[in-house]
Amino acid sequence: MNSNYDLAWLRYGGASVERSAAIQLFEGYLSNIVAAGEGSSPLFRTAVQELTEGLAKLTGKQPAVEPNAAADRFVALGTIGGAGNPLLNDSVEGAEAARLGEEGYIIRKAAREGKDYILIAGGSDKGLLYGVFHFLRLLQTAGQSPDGLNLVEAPKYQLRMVNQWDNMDGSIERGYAGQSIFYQDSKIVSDLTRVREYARLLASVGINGIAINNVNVHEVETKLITPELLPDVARVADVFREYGIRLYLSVNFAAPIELGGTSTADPLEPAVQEWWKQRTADIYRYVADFGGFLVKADSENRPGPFTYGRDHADGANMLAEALEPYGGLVLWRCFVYDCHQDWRDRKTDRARAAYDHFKPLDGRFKDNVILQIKNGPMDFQVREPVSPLFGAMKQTNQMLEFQITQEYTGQQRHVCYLIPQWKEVLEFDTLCEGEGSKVKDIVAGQVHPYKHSGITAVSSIGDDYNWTGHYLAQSNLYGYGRLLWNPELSAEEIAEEWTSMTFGVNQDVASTILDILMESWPTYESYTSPLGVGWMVVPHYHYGPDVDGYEYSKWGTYHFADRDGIGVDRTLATGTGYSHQYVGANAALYDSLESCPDELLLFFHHVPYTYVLKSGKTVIQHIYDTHFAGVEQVEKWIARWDALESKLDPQRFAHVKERLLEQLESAKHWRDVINTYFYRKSGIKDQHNRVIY
Ligand code: GCW
Repeated sequence: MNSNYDLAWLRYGGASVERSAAIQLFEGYLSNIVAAGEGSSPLFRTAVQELTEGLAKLTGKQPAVEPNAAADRFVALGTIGGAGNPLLNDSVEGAEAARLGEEGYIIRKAAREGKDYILIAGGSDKGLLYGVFHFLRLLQTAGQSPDGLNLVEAPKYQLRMVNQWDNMDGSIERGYAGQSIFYQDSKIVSDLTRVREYARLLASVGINGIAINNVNVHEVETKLITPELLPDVARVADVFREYGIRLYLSVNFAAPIELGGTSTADPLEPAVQEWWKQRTADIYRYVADFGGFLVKADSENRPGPFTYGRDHADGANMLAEALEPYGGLVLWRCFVYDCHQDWRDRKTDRARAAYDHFKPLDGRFKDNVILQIKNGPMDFQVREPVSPLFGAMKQTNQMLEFQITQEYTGQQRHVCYLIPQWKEVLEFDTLCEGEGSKVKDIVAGQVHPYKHSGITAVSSIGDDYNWTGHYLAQSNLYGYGRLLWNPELSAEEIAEEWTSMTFGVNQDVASTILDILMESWPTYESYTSPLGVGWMVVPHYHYGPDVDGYEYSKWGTYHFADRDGIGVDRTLATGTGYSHQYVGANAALYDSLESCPDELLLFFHHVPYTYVLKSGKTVIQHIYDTHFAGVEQVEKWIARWDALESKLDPQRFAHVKERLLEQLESAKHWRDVINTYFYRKSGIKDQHNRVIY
């Protein structure tokens, strides 16, 4: 495992960052930290340490940390409800404190007995840690002055998680940034320095949970829940705990059989239930605040309750019962579909599967089960409609699953800033309880009163020096956390924060990176799969074009292109009826060819190449135009990046340049393969007579 790493957005003015205006405005306060009263919990110590180290780097001076206010100006840290901290109690009202919850915080300018200070007060030590990271961010971003400073923050979502798809042999399923930082040679690594550094990155953007192993749980990983491996799991949990992050494990549904305990994994079999209760008791002996189990069952050949004629509620509830006495949760994935489909079967529709499997089970799950639903009904394509399962179950906890790792969006070799995509998902109005039933509120438990809810995502990190394979891909991990804290932040605001913390305050650098990030998702979409059709990628690898790669396969991912037209008919009258999994006006919107938005046209309809889009272009001309334009866009980025050479450190300049050149080559390949394929199929020429082969 590579133990050298970049500091990402926690570099605090290292390398090429210039001192920001905000640091100058706050300068008088930053030499002294008053951390009174509490001080005993590891989280409190983490908060003090983060602030001390951050300020030392930002100001170039080591701040003094004192229990009492000696200096005239300082930063005061405290926890509400802590041991009577007067600096805090005098300036925070009881009602206000109650609203913060455990994870919220206040940052405000306060005065007392002739002293003038910046107060960072957490609803708990965890809230304090988040407040410290916010304050450090503030010093590097806004031109905020201390006067009038008064921030009151609490996160929108209860569960703010990441899922590692790491295997114990050190590989990472769909990982594009090197090997695992957690595992090597079938063991948890002994030196957890890099894991700790990852915990810092996650906590700095508010992440509070992590599942540390792949949802495809193979032989060795099945043993993570046994006393053989639990001492190591406990070491990892200790590291994350100091940053307020709870540890979860992915489990193998067939573990009772594979670990030699029982002859069946039938969830209704008392011996199986007892087996899980014993294992769960073991886990909590080692990790007292263990979060729970993440489960991929009856999905892509993984074992599950179907084998025994049971359903998902039976399976999830059995695990939930084992976890219940300890307050643990079951995160049960809804990525369940027929992955052995006959491509000749035109009735089965993978997009329908999650809804068809789970909706009828509403009300059957225990209340410590949460259904984990991918944002798209198929998978994590560059463009899909939002899964109609969101909000469709009133009595079943739901959480959303995004994919930060760029499996289908350029594999961290192409720039693809995903925050705009995620915001579209969150802003989607499902209409499940009438207008204003947005996904962002459903998975916050604010539409149906879910006991547990939140958002999770497949992580993008590995042991590459820069964590994410592409420097610019760090923005997705950063932005993911920020969005979960506050989904009202705009994609631009998040990009600006990240850029200034990561690359400093130079205006040219900031505006170039902002433009590239904001243009990147539409650009990737433009030269890959058109109009929501999806796939068309090299099977298994999912990088680069192969239009028919999945067309005659068992995976349920088809485009049905012939000489006349393309697209999947998911309408009620003539297609699979998927459009009617949506509610009311949404069903009508997608079902009708006239109203279906262009970008999803081929997801819902099969149309001739000559069909005229709302944009006024034919489908075929749209395909040609977007594929040429996508390549030109990447060329423009390269020119703009080149202009930054003198303003960036050589290492990061060269790295991004190299990736952009690779993206350009790949985009050209996509352009030529897709355009040629559809020209040959349709026989229709490009109106502008550009080169098509
Ligand atoms: O998108 C698919 C991936 C699989 C992954 C699966 C899932 C972990 O290609 O690699 O398996 O999704 O989400 O379970």
